[in-house]
Amino acid sequence: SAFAYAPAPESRAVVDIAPSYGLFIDGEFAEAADGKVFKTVSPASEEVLSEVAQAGEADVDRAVKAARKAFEKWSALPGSERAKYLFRIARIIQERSRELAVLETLDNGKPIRETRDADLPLVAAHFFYYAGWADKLDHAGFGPAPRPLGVAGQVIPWNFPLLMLAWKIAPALATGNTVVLKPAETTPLSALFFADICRQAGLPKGVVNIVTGDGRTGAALVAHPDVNKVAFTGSTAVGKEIARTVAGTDKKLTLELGGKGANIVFDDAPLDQAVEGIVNGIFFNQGQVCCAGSRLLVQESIQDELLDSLKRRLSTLRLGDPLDKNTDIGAINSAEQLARITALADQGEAEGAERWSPPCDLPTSGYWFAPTLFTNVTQAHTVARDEIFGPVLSVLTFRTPDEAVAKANNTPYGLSAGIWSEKGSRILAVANKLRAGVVWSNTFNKFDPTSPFGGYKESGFGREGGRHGLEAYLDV
Ligand code: TXE
Repeated sequence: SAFAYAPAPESRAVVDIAPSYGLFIDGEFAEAADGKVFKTVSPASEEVLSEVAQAGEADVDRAVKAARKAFEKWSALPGSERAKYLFRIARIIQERSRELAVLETLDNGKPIRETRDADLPLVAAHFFYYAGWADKLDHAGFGPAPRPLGVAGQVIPWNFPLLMLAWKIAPALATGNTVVLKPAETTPLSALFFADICRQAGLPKGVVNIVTGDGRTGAALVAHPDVNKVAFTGSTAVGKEIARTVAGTDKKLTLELGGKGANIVFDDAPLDQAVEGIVNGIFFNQGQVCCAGSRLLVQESIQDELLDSLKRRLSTLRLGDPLDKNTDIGAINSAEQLARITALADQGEAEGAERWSPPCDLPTSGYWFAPTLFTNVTQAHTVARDEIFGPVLSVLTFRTPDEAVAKANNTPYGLSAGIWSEKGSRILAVANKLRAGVVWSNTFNKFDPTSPFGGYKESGFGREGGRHGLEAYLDV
């Protein structure tokens, strides 16, 4: 059974969550002007974790004004001075990483093993990495000294709350911009803890401001006339809406949107390794990953063998308490997301695809979805086309490399892909034909702050990470 193991939960006691939180504006926590609040719950238990201020237009305006005022001094600092703050923030994140990992797991529902071993180390790594760029940018040796854009309005989603914050805030600060960031309404807590870290690091007031709230808060931030740069990660629908708002203004824009990544397995692939990569590709973070490998393209001749061993592997996954260090599959982030996943999976079944899940007892409270496999899938099926953003894998087959490329590219998205083969020449030939911002070979979902990340087509534009990530916050 899915629960046949001795749970060893990570202690909740390492994190002290206050019953309520204000907005973080100009270095201080404050209530919303109209006093509005919303609740954030733990998706694994539906327990209310805290009450958080819902920022309205007046609050967003105050935050942008604070960021504008701080910009003058912050952008004039030598890069080496800005670097000191970023290094300090990175070190505090490392020191507080256990607390932050537990907090993130409580608010998001993802397994502690992931927050502890993936999210938090990457968060610190991004601050270290961009701290290292801050002083390099001052030097004219690379050509004319680039200039920061001003106030960055950043809107992030709930699937990697602290990591998306790091992707956005670290390059913005390194380049001399100031920030107003809006976390997602279901996962506001780690951004508020980050605000506390900014205070602990002595970051000048107003350089980072956090406005919590829902889509209305995000829309107010994006539309604010004194925001110079908008950076958004989230759904393609909202991304398009933001693009319309920004069109006709002088704001710069980067969008990181949805995906429908193909994981392509050739007949000469190292199969055990491929099975691990397929599992990691779609069940990491319950599949709530923009670059998830949600379509498995398997070469026809090895389909049976691969699916047998994949099913065996899926039967060993442990679903349950996200704070348990043995847990592989945690909770879905919200009731809304669970409803979306459920509807799309049901549609897959109704359209005639074959549905399979390992035996698995779902907890009675919280939002859960069993790992799910769809076989007999064609390109016409909804489960092969729409981003499900859940632990649902659709299996398609191919015969030739060209057919694999054609099927992989047959999507409005273009964010990620994976190729499994022992042949380097085949990997390179296929990778070059894929319209995807990142292509992994013989691995999946590997991240590093030095590598640019972003999409083609409806997956958005602009790159985050690496040197390219700096360009989104600079004018030359
Ligand atoms: O996203 P939204 P949702 C995809 C995924 C998922 C679907 C819906 O397929 O099932 O989107 O998720 C803020 N102006 N991704 O509804 O609404 C919102 O408050 C400005 C892919 O959660 O896009 C939150 O902070 N901001 C994805 C953020 O946008 C607005 C990550 C994302 O929420 C806004 C998340 C508006 N009009 C979902 N409306 C990825 N690329 O990783 C909402 N927001």
